[in-house]
Amino acid sequence: MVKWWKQSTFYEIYMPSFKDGNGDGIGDFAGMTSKLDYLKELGIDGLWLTPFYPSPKVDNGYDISDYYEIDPDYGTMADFETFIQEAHQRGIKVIADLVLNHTSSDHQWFQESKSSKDHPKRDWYIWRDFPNNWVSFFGGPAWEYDAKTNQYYYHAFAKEQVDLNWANPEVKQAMFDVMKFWLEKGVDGFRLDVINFLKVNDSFQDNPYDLEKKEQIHLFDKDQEGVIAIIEEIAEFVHQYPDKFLVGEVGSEELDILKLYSGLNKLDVVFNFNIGSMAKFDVDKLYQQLVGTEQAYDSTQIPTLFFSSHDMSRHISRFGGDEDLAKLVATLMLTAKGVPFIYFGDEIGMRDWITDDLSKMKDVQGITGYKLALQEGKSHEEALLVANEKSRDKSRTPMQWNARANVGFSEGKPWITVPEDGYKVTVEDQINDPESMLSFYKKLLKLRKKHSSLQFGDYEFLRNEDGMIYFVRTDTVEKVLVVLNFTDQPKTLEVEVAATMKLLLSTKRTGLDRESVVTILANEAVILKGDIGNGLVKER
Ligand code: TEU
Ligand code: CA
Repeated sequence: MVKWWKQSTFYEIYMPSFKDGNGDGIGDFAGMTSKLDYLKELGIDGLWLTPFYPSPKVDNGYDISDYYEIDPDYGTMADFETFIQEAHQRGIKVIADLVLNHTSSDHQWFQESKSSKDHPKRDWYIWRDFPNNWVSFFGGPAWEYDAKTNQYYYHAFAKEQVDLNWANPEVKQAMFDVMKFWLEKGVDGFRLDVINFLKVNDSFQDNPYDLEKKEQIHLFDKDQEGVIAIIEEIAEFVHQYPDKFLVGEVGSEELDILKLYSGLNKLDVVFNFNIGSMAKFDVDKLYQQLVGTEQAYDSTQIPTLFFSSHDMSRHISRFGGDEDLAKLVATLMLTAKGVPFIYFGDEIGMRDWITDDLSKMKDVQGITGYKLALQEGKSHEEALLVANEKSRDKSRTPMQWNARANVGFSEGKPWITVPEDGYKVTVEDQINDPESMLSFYKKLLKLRKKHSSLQFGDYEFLRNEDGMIYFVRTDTVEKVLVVLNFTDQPKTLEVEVAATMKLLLSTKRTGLDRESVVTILANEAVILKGDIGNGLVKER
């Protein structure tokens, strides 16, 4: 039996921003339940929910203060259960985001740990007499002084997100209990937050500094020895439950490091941020990553494909705002080899929101960036630029359902601003328009579902030529050719099977001339089906 997740397309929901069910301006389980039919019709198979546990929300839930409850902003345990049940009834799986690396500083465990040096939970977190030079990923030192016990504690992110000490077996056990609880509640797996951070180097040596990039190299605070062993234990534990899925967030620029985390007895898949958070669209870089992954991965490993998330600018905005390019990117994401993760709202082409009003900024990373910039002597204007650069609010605005009040997201005042131009890009507007972004995503998702080669097929080849990426995916049943012309010029491809070739999808045309040389239109994404017996595209 093929594992369900190998055939699945996931959809990430940023909890507070999808749909508000009770009018308090915050997305919740009741709201999401009311939109399950929309998601079913869209054609996705699995949902990734960002953290929904009680939290002071310094980092919108990535600072968990109780691992066994539902945050009241999102509803009750009963609302959660209804949601899971209704999702499952529609054949939609649900994976929960789980933060194992750190807890909120409000968590009972930390409260106990900081209460005294001899408390049995002291060692659940990382305490030192002196800090080293490690910096937090949100900026500023990674060590916070605690006057009561005259020691420093370690935090890789905000100071309210305190790193657990995974070298302590009690911590591991506590987290296994947490996983057991949610698995038994019916979640279909986990998205494991910053999972390559679970161990820091116990020498606590200073990190080196990159003079060119003017930033610290995180040599000793992530990807440390022993972390893979922990991950293997987590995988073994979770996989005792049949059919549960694990996707890891591993921020690494090196495919040689990334590849260590997934595969047999490890995580099922991990994210690749080299593709996901590409700052500008770069066809060569994209191609290098696709090929590089093919080369780095063994036969038990499967890539992931994503271009947006709650931690970055939306790809349509990041890549310049062009709809054709957004469709090319979507086509790649849903036809290339790997498990795709669509970020909510990308299916309608939602765009970034940027504010010059600091009082409207919500993201801790943006706010911290602003404060540190001021401390460095920057002006308000300069600091605001830094804040906007760092702020992840860009992609966290409410889902745009319709052009009525608050884009149909909430009856009340949304927790984060609705962008003014958001009223022009809505589900309601696009749902019956065959030319819309939404209809395009639906077509792609249907196609992926219908064609086994798009789910499981190997690359017969994968090429990058002249501003085009094109590839053939094939299994024993069929061959599918995907051609993505990222340029403003028409291109040609010589094909071998003109007579039997079928047009499955194009962003630019409805029919196909059965010629041996196919013209690929400027900015076109085209998907063709060929005969299994033929080579489809001629070698150039
Ligand atoms: O993101 C981790 C994160 O911010 C990465 O960009 C990280 O800096 C990188 O992997 C380092 O190499 C996760 C969540 O997605 C994010 O929303 C949280 O703020 C963060 O963890 C802390 O929990
Ligand atoms: Ca609500």
